[in-house]
Amino acid sequence: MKLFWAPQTRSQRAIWMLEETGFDYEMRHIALSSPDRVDSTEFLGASPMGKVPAIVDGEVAMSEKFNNVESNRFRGGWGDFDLMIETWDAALEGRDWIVTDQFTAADVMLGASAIFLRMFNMLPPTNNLDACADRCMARPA
Ligand SMILES: N[C@@H](CCC(=O)N[C@@H](CS)C(=O)NCC(=O)O)C(=O)O
Repeated sequence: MKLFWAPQTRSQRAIWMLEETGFDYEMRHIALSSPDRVDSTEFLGASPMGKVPAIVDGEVAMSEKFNNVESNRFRGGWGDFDLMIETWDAALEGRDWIVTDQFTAADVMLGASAIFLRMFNMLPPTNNLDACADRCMARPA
């Protein structure tokens, strides 16, 4: 499996997920802001807009789906920011992980957001997301 990625982008979630699963993968760096950037046919086949992250696994090529859930929540007006934070806080009340008592892919998505929000001081420290970020950071992957 090949992961097309760039540092300091949403690629982090894909890398985290791949590390959690233990799948073998090769990393292909995309120099997003290089003036000399020429994207390979393989990369563009997975991500026609030249966005990262993207994955090619044999016949399967994939972009977009990694982050759609949360980015749509931010951009699409399903609720405002405070409502989103409150909703996540409530959803994590009394539990370690968002879906079951086991860590799942959903926690990669939610945890990455929690870590990001905390990095930019956008997360109230009492919010359950804060503890979620700690649990995620404590994972080996
Ligand atoms: N909808 C895509 C968006 C991906 C995206 O916008 N990636 C950014 C990095 S975070 C990117 O590749 N930007 C480079 C560019 O726009 O040229 C997804 O959720 O995966």
